Amino acid sequence: SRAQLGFVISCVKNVMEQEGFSRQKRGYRNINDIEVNMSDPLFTKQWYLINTGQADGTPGLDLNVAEAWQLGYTGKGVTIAIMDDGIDYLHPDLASNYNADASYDFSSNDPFPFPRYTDDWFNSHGTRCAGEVSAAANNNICGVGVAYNSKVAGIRMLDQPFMTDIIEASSISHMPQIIDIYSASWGPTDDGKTVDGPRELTLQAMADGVNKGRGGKGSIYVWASGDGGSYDDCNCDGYASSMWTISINSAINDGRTALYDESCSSTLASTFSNGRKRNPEAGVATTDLYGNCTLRHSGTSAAAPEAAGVFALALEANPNLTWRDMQHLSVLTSKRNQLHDEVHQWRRNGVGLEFNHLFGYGVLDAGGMVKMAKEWKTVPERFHCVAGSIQEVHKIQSGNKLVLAITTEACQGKDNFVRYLEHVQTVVTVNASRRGDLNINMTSPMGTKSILLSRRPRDDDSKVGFDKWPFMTTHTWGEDPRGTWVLEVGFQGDEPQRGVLKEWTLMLHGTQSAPYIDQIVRDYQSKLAMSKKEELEEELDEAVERSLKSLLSKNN
Ligand SMILES: *[C@@H]1O[C@H](CO)[C@@H](O)[C@H](O)[C@H]1NC(C)=O
Ligand SMILES: *[C@@H]1O[C@H](CO)[C@@H](O)[C@H](O)[C@H]1NC(C)=O
Ligand SMILES: *[C@@H]1O[C@H](CO)[C@@H](O)[C@H](O)[C@H]1NC(C)=O
Ligand SMILES: *[C@@H]1O[C@H](CO)[C@@H](O)[C@H](O)[C@H]1NC(C)=O
Ligand SMILES: *[C@@H]1O[C@H](CO)[C@@H](O)[C@H](O)[C@H]1NC(C)=O
Ligand SMILES: [Ca+2]
Ligand SMILES: [Ca+2]
Ligand SMILES: [Ca+2]
Repeated sequence: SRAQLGFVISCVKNVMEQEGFSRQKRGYRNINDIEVNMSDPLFTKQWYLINTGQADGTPGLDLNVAEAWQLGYTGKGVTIAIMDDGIDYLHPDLASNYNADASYDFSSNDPFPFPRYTDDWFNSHGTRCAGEVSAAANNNICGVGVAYNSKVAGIRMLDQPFMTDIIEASSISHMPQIIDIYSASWGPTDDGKTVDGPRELTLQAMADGVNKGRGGKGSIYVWASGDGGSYDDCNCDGYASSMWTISINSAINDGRTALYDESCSSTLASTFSNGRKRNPEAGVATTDLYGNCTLRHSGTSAAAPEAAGVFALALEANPNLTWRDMQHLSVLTSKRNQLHDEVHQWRRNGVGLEFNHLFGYGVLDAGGMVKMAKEWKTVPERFHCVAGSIQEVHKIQSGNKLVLAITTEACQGKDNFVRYLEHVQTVVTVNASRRGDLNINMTSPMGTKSILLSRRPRDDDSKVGFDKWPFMTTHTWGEDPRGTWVLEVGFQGDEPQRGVLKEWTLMLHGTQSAPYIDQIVRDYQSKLAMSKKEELEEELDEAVERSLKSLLSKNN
């Protein structure tokens, strides 16, 4: 309608004296207005850093790193570990930022996480991820990392015949006083039928990481949501859905979902992967094996390291940030921007925060994040409350969904009262004649619905079901949990199914005192103000359009 309006105006100009005015596409930024000048040959192709519409993308749809860089934040003093198939640390665009002391090879137990050679360059993943975070700037080589003055460590741990609990645990607890951020682009098989998560040692290592890492401020674990597409649900991936990880999904360069994106209520925010169009330059430009560069990195694998880079910028702005502060900052400063999910609406939760089932709270905004990080006050102590537990056998049948309710005071009057929510976990034990046809929704007392489990058409398990599986939602962030929570369990699919729910336990995690009431009010008010402003602008446009149309019809 904006393009049409421009057309109408230019027609009118010929008819009568009418002052012309320009309309700019929202979010449009001219690369010449951004004072970032890098000599790196791939820099202008890194649309996820500064999107001016390269490769058929949508201008302005980017991580807004330019603003963070201009404020002076480039990742200095922050170390990010890439837990993957190794890093080509001899690469001229990585060598100067490589932290050898913090690196290790758990696949072959030596201090040198160099990728194993194969003819098809299969083990290029870690090197590509490392470049997204820490590729050096202004050196005429490849592109520029999100946090181009940060240090990157290689943790090689994916390249052995079998994964073991001890390799995972060792990796995520490697040098937790030196490594600030761990980036993981792996997890249980994305085949749409696996339900799996961290085992005992890895769980313990994660708990230790967030409690003791970084001098007690907590290791930051960044996790790719998964590449299983609409057939999978990342709440069935216990790494992505963990409260201790920040789970990151991806958008393509025009704001739509990528075909491999999985949706789930535990995703916190999004970054970018490749374009859907077959434009060879729509991929993620970064470093590649053996000193090469590539334009073709992709997947939610590409998304997680971008987030790790943004978090490095925030940590430089404020090294005091805890692992929870980082999640709060992500919730508050991520933007809907021009992200578009054809399946799930954008909605506002009970405190006005806008979220989407696939993108979480939206795309990370590095500029917004460093500015808020700088002023940030550590969030108050976290409490855990078992809001209620139903441990009776309830039958579920196709066409007759089970609806259960837990009414809770959220431990009010006790030491562990939770008044302001962070994460909510719903622990469920359920079996079904076809697990993949199960779907579970939960609605909070403030009316926010989370889809805890979507249909997974490929999952035909009829034996195991979910055994005390913790489904997690981030959608109720900031809400008051007191009141009635409603769980709906049903079947979707072609064949009639039956099942039995044996347990629903509702766990609330959050603070007693208002975490950042000033920030949240300010944020909500500015969002409101902005949406009003846009409404006003739209009204104005419509009024202009109407009067011009009527003028035109009179003159014809
Ligand atoms: C960017 O840097 C290049 C090489 O140093 C220089 O030729 C060019 O004029 C610079 N452009 C701007 C806009 O500063
Ligand atoms: C990678 O780099 C090497 C050496 O610089 C070069 O010979 C080779 O052609 C490059 N390969 C690709 C696929 O770009
Ligand atoms: C970090 O914490 C220290 C000690 O509490 C404090 O002196 C310093 O101002 C804090 N820095 C920021 C950026 O908040
Ligand atoms: C589910 O569990 C109930 C009770 O333990 C059992 O009777 C039923 O056969 C199970 N159903 C399936 C599909 O496993
Ligand atoms: C859960 O919500 C989805 C999306 O609104 C809906 O399609 C589905 O029928 C709901 N399932 C249950 C069991 O209520
Ligand atoms: Ca090695
Ligand atoms: Ca470079
Ligand atoms: Ca998955």
